[in-house]
Amino acid sequence: MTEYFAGVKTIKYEGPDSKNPLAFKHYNPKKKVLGKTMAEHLRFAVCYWHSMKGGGGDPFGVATRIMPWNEGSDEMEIAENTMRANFEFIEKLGVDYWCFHDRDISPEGKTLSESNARLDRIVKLARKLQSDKGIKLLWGTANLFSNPRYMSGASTNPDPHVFAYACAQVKKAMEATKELKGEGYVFWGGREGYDTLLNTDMGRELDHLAQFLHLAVDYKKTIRFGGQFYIEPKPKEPTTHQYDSDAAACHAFLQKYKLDKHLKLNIEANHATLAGHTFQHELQYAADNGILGSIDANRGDLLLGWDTDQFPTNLYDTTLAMYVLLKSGGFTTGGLNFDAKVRRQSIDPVDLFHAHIGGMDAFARGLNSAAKLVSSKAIDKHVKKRYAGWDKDLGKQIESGKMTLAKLEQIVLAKGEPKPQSGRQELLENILNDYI
Ligand code: XLS
Ligand code: NI
Ligand code: NI
Repeated sequence: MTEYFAGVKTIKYEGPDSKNPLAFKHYNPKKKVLGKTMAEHLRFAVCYWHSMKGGGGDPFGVATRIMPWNEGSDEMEIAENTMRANFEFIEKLGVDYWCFHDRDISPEGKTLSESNARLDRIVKLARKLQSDKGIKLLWGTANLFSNPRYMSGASTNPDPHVFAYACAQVKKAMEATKELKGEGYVFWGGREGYDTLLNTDMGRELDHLAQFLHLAVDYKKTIRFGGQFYIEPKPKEPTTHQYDSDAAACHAFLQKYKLDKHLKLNIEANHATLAGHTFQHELQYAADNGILGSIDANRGDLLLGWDTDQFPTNLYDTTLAMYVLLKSGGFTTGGLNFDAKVRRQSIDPVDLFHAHIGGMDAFARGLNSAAKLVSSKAIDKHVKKRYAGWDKDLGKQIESGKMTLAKLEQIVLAKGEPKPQSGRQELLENILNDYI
């Protein structure tokens, strides 16, 4: 059996003093933090599309990465070798989960039946490798954006024939996910959006998107697929206006079309910043509305306006993300999927290890800091104090719905001006720094 990452042994936890670049300094899967192990909290997943595919091509140049599993002339043989490389990588990295799109793992054939037969062949191999190596599937999804047929959208395409194609593809991808015992299934909008309203019936397209998701919910019941459905917000790219633009827009859409019981959100850090929000904001919005499901862990470059999908290294981001997650009760079906790619100049297979080790250590540090922050209540007590007025007299009466505008006017006439209170932002930022 070919070893694709020869020279790299299983990555181990060696502690913060280790100088070994191929070791974890902070991620210790068995270490207990607030009652659960780090592995149970973080539920890392390797993403197939960026790690095993995507050779680093950009609009200005071809692929650069050295990917020995991608060599040969037979497409299906390459697909099988890529799957083997995927599991060798995940096993050596010591991660429990992976994620895929149908067309990442198996190339599209000339007809839908050929594509489906090819997918069956690869899923069979993946299933065997999963059980041999004890690795699980976090979620699966369908690529409804690369093939030219989807240039004007999949379920929001002006042509119902394309809508039907997208449904057929999702049906099969969901079956494949079930076959691999996937814990979830993701709907990222792909090309569901528009570039100009001059040629677009937005209202009708949104109705179709909802209809498509309802059909998926129905089919999920038909085949008794028990995984969680997620929708992944993103505001732009590839289309100018993506319909699932941010957590709040997705939430409104899900509620309008009575889909909110069926889908949670898969929040991606880079998509949050593209939407003009922080990662923490999107997570908090989802948590507050009971729809925080899973996370695509990456980071954007704030100097650039596109989805650079870099590996997460910013400790503020990982700490605040884990802070929101811990306070919301942690993952159930979801996890931290590295929807991230190495830079175009990071061409060696070993770079994939450096990237993931860095991301995992960054989240482990985030988890440690966030756990201390939660336990100490260092931030919480300031927030609680700031809202203390709502826990007594006036605040309580307003919250319980017993007030009217007229009664409130009377209170103000009697009490006069409210006394301004400091927001203490700088103090709180200093406290946060103490924990990082
Ligand atoms: C693209 C998305 C995509 C989804 C899965 O920007 O992040 O990779 O996660 O289709
Ligand atoms: Ni993503
Ligand atoms: Ni993305």
